[in-house]
Amino acid sequence: MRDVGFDSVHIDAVGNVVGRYEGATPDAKTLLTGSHYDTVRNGGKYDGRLGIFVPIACVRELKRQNRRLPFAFEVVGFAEEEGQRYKATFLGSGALIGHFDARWLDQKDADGITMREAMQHAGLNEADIPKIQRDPARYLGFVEVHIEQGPVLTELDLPLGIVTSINGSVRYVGEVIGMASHAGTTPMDRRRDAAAAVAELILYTEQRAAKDGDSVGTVGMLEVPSGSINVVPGRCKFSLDLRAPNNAQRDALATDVVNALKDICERRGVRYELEETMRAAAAPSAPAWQQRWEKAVDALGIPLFRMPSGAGHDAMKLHEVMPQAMLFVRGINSGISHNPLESSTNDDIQLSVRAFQLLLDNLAAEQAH
Ligand code: HGY
Ligand code: MN
Ligand code: MN
Repeated sequence: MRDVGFDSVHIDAVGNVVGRYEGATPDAKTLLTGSHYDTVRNGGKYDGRLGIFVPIACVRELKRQNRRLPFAFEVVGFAEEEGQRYKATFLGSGALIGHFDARWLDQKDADGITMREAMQHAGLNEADIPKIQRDPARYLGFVEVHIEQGPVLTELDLPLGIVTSINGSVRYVGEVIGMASHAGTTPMDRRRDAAAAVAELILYTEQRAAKDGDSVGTVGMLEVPSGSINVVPGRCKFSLDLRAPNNAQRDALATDVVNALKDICERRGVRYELEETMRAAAAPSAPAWQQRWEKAVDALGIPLFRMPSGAGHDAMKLHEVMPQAMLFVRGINSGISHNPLESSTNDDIQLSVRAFQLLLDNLAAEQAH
């Protein structure tokens, strides 16, 4: 950010990297953009980071032209959107809207290191976290460029897509507790098999989500702690990730899945623990900002394709305090993501930079009137 000409760059108290390219006047409002720099285990290189580098490229060009916009331009590399090390998702973007939950600091990672210790180790001062909150009145809105993370744009042979809404989601971590017993001597009708119970829940979740047509349900983490090949599993840990285009559909799916867990456990004589770790409301794009992306993409001669986002994004946190809209960039390898095969092309990424530049130019022209 410093190399390309941002006026100020700093790392804030939760690890966000913030670059500002000031506007033509000191009292100018700010356009906020950015995405997350973290990713998932064994993930790809474009999820999040593309949405940081594209606006950085725009600032580099503004600086080269020695040009100021009638608004300030703030690019944030958000920390910890994925919630991999700790259960805190959208941690960095949440802090910008005053949603940092201090209880997260006591969460422990897989090695027993608390978030507080990890932040101290990184030289971050938790006392400064409240200062991160932005005053929405000082901002025009939030825009985010992100890889599509799916096959739609590839199948349509389109380089860019206009996001209409971000699906709502809810996440849980849970454990079924049964009774470990000898795999050879325990008759099949006398078992309290925790893993078999979770297996039933997985299959129920799969068919229940599929029934909606546009909901998704995933058990991404599954573990028999200290399991043995010849022991009936007494415990089985699992995660749940449930999403839908609107909050009511999301909640109906979640209610059915939790009720199924109850029924399965009662029938099998096992019990469960379940903790909700994240709930994000569906985030429809602000029409004015969606249209700004549409105007830019249309000016590039690219057909407009409007689509929802099945993936969650930092934009859904900023959505809670300011208008937002996203631009999707086609991924190659059928848009696979959260996988090292995740990738895009220079041509498509260049088009997203051009679209962003046109959005900035059009916004500047709007502001001039
Ligand atoms: O899970 C998601 O949708 C995003 O990768 N955080
Ligand atoms: Mn991701
Ligand atoms: Mn992402």
